[in-house]
Amino acid sequence: MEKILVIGASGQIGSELVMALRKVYGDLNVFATDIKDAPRDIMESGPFQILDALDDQQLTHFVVRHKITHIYHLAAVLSGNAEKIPLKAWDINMRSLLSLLEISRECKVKKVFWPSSIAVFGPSTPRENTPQYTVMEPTTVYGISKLAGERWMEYYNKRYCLDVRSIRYPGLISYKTEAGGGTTDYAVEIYYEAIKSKKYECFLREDTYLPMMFMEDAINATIELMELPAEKVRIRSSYNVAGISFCPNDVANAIRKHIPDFEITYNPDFRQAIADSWPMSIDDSYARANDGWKHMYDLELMTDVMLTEIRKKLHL
Ligand code: AKB
Repeated sequence: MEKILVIGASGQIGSELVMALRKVYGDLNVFATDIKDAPRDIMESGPFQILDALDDQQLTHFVVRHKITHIYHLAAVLSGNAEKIPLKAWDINMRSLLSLLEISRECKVKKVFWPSSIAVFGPSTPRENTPQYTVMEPTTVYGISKLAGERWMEYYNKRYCLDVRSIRYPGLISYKTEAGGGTTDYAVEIYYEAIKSKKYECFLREDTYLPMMFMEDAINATIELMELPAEKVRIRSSYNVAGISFCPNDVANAIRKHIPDFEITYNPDFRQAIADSWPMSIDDSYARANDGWKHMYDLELMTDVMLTEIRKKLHL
């Protein structure tokens, strides 16, 4: 019987992944944890506990007590926020990963998932159709921490045979829980503002193309990767996974098909430099070759779902 621990269950990915995992493995077998309360459906449908990913002792105790077999570690300081507190962000992102790897090895956890990001690439990387294996010189503290994390993941796999799996997520778009502190967050905020005020001031330039993905696709990609037989997981650092690629102007046009008088203005801030150092689109042929992984949502379908669901959520 698999017993699954999700660290960071209250965040943008965690709040959706926990519910998807509970459908697959059973409500009582998926333990949601975070340093803050999670959305109601998570707290009411199965076990939830406040847990700090930096507290080694509490984490070890939890893993042993609940006989945890799989861990998803999603807690991280994202790119925009990390630039404001570089050393603290490094400490949180790296220390939590290293203690997770060490505890997983010691407690013989069967599988570990940790998300990487397109932030592992930098300005010297080819920006279009960025390959799996290429130049990687990230210039953000978040990107440096993700690249170092990928190296540690592969190290624990090679050295200790720990079954680690990872995806380089693009910008993730979802309506359930808002993202916090990322560079791609505009693509979530824009939908909320379109509904609330029909206006949005974007912190990136109108032509800033970035790789993006609707959350449901990201959750499917994650669960599919975790279910693959170990011998099929050839990449133990992290897989490129692609969905769609668009710029703020494209999203504004997609929104205007539903809200014709939607207005967007542009006032780029420090996050523009981060976006300019990242890929515009991703080549994910290694992931697609693995298990036939394929994204489902394009910009139009995603816009339709985002606007409908946010209206319901805000009662508008
Ligand atoms: C961010 O913008 O920091 C994240 C990411 C691309 O990893 N969404």
